[in-house]
Amino acid sequence: MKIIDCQVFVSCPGRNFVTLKLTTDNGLVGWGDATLNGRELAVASYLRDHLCPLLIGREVMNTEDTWQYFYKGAYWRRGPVTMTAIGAIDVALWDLKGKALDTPVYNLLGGRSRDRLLVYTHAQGQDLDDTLTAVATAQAAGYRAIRVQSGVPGLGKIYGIGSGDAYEPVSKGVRPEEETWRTEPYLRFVPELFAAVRKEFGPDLLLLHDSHHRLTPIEAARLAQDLEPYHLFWLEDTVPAEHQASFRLIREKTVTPLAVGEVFNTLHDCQQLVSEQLIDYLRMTVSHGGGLTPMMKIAHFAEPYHVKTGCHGPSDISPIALAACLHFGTAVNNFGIQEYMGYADATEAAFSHDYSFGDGYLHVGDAPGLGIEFDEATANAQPYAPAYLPVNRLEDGTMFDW
Ligand code: GCO
Ligand code: MG
Repeated sequence: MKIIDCQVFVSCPGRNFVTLKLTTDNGLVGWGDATLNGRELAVASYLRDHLCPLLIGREVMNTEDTWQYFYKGAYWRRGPVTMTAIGAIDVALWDLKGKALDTPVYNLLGGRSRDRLLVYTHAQGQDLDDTLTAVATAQAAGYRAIRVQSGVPGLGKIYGIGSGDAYEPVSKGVRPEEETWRTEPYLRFVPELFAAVRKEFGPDLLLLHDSHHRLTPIEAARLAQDLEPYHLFWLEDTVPAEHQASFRLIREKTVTPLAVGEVFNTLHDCQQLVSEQLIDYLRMTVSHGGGLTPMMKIAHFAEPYHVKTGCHGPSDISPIALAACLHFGTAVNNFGIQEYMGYADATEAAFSHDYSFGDGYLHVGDAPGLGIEFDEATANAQPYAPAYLPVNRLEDGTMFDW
């Protein structure tokens, strides 16, 4: 079974997505997600101009060899653009394999390790009261695990607090918006926020929080300590993790579980974090981590170190990527939790899927492959328009981490 056609669609059904379509000589179609928020066209070009021509004529079943061919064969390795492009191909090939063998992808990855996947969703508000209402709404919708973000007194618009329905905040146009940040009010407010949430919702609700890479290690240690009484499920992305050893300091100081890695692309980004047991959850996601082929290896590597998976799954990766995460999470033993925010109606209209949400869990279906189809005509009627995450500066104008 050989690849005879490779097409890349850049469209905006609800938000910008890059979708890869592979067609085989026996008439099967496989789908991959190549979306990299704010850098969509770079991945589309990497695929169209460099990888698609090399895919024609390749054997679908040889996922390991094809992955190595694109990873090692390029000479230029790693990085989000490269790994997202390779990931889209790898996922589309696994989709095709499943369809050809008439079985869900998770059966090819080890079979079912669980019946359903625990998910967390987002609750966010402009202030404390608003946020408590958002948590109540998420709980009423059935979620057992909720990521809580709130506007901070004394700060303007900040990360995680969308305006209207749009999430992750995107500024349409060629130039990103700018936001202003100060760490001290944030560090003071977040423990108050979680005290209020625990008081209102009791001990059973699983609570998560995302610092979005805005702290230094010593600030992260302070926040993690201050949050200990509220028993978080995890505290996410406290510091940028290019310097993996910086997690040693945080880890020594706290028993709050730590998660990191949504911007990671390879095992090399987390090898020290995992092998020194500096984190509890790895946030690398299938589409940005080079696909199912490397992600299975990484999960197996992490398992003996007690590090669990917690795949990044915001609405800026498409339902194809989410489906790939669900098949991965169904198969690996050390699944932790899956992020899930749902999608805009326009996105749901373009991607049909056989996974479903109920009772705080995502349930993966039994359709062959990933159980997902992309409606090209619907999606392509909504053209790509440039949109970016905001950038972030300190109050004196210093460029800061987003
Ligand atoms: C999360 C993430 C997102 C990212 C977004 C970037 O934990 O879901 O932090 O909110 O900011 O995916 O494109
Ligand atoms: Mg995050």
